Amino acid sequence: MRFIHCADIHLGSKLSSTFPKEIADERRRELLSAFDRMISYAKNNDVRAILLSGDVFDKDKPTQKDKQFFYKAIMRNPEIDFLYLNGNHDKEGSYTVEDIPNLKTFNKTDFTSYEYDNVVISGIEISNENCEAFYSKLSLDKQKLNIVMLHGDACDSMGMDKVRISELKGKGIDYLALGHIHSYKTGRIDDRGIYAFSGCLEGRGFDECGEKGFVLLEVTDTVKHTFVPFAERTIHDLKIDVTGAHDLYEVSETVKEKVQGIDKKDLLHIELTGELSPEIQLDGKDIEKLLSQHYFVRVKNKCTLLINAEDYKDDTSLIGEFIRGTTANEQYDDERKKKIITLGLALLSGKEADG
Ligand SMILES: [Mn+2]
Repeated sequence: MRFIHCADIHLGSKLSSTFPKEIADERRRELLSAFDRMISYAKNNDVRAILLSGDVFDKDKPTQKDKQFFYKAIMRNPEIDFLYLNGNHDKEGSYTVEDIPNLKTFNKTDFTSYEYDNVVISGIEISNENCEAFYSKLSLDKQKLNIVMLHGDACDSMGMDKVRISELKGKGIDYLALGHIHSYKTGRIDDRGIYAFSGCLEGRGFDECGEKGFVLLEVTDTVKHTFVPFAERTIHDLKIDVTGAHDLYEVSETVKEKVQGIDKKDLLHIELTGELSPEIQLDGKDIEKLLSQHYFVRVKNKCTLLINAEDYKDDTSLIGEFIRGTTANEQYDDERKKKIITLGLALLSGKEADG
């Protein structure tokens, strides 16, 4: 029998502080379509139930549109059960009052269990009140295969949004389906069981880089888990050293070479590092434009300026004076001088351009 473990879809995420409006709007739609695609995957792959380990919605009070879409999708796919456990972002308002037979929910009072042949899936929603007491409420039949659903970070301590893994040792858990951490990650509970975060279905910002997807569980006499990359677009975070480039063209050559293998429909966050001659007057936007065949690119120029004091020895301008003065200053080490000159030149060139 097969199950899907997913979490942290965060339907309705704003995304507008990271991306321009059109991109944010499209990515928000792609969150919905990722959920929709996952249901198709489940249908085509004989998945008995989809385990949603919290934070399906980004807010406790989702928009009607998102909420209706989600619950209608569940209703229209009665052959799949949807086990929906609330997280910290969808505490109460996201549950529906409608009675949907294939929607299985949980609560904060006690563990709720659902059985599928020899598999028992149990879960409880962690709250301020139960966050230390819930561990002792978990009592499992060790003859069965046990999947447990919780929403919280795997920690050494107890508390809201926390799961102290050591408290779950020896309980008979085969697979702990966690939500809350937005990247796929696994670890051991004890000799018998493991825990896993499925991560989100789509990266939503530059802090959610890398492969995103869900976990496919194949249950026979054990629980086998496989991460399935599923995102429409991947977010990449790259640091590119452009030291040695003599001009903007050469900077762009270095960058293009590094991003060559990346799918054009992905999102890129690029930090340029290294040392560049001040004459290049590099602006991150130059590179963004030169990579405009990619869906979305943000470039931050973090290069320091490569200053050869010799070049300025006869320079009578304010810049020449500034560079000679800073280079000769024995109070600063080289690293500090570089920073002062980089900052000073940006200020001076700004003033000159404006003046
Ligand atoms: Mn969460």
